[in-house]
Amino acid sequence: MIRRDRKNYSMEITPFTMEDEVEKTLNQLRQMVVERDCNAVKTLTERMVEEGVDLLKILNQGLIPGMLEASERFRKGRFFIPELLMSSRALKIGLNILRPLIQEIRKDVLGKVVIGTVKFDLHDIGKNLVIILLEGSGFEIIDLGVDIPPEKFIKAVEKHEAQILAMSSLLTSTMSWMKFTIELLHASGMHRKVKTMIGGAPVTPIFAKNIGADAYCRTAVSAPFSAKKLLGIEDNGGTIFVK
Ligand code: B12
Repeated sequence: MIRRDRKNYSMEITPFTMEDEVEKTLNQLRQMVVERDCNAVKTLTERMVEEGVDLLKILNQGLIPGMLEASERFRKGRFFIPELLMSSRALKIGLNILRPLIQEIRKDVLGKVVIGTVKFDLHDIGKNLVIILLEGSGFEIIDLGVDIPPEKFIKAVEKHEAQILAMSSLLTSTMSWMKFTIELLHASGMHRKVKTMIGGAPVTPIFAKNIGADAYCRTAVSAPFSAKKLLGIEDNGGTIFVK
């Protein structure tokens, strides 16, 4: 449990004694992402890892809900762009601690997803949320970043033998690059091996249908369900049976 002194931001740390305290700390972590307190996110995440708290619990009940809450505040006009960006920076700090540890224990990958924001588009907050949720659900992610031309998407799918190609677009002027990428996928014959999934604020289900995408998600939260459905994986609420 970490008590935060608001004046000098010093923290007093005592060991977890009960499950109750884990829950309290998870809530605190969620809150620190919303409050954009990078130091507290780092300390709380490291602390919970040291105490042996389930890594996916830290991710799914601490970091992700914090970022979703920040996005929701932004959508309602209670957060401005700098606040949204700072929450995403706090989130990344926690993720950087968890990611290598989760990869180490999670050998049973559900599938590979190549993801990126399309050409001429630099927006990546939504895409990064999709990545976190897919990773947390057991997918291996190849993140190409932003401003990705069709050829680069196709090369990455081929190189990594990905089962899903996911694209994000936040500008009406860049949405057509999703169409061009899917066209190139067809021209190369690779559409038979890979499913496409698209999203971003200006994207609509009708647009997705018109350009021949396999799935459209309005929010990042639905991305893991759609990805599993595309690959014919039964969704059992997140449980992965080893045997
Ligand atoms: C933050 C922001 C920026 C930041 C981006 C920082 C970053 N690292 O991403 C900066 C300041 C750089 C920026 C720049 C610009 N921006 Co801007 N930006 C925004 C803003 C305010 C928020 C976008 C955001 O992050 N939302 C929060 C995330 C969580 O939501 P999201 O992206 O929609 O993602 C969710 C879903 O869509 C979905 N999702 C998203 N992608 C994917 C992909 C898949 C596969 C799936 C399954 C789901 C999925 O999951 C997410 C979570 O649920 C929006 C306004 C708004 N209210 O949305 C404008 C906005 C998108 N920007 C806009 C514009 C015009 C620009 C600029 C052209 C401004 C300028 N004149 O320079 C430049 C373009 C730069 C470029 N070439 O890309 C316009 C776009 C208008 C349009 N429809 O074309 C908007 C709508 C603002 C406006 N009202 O005019 N911007």
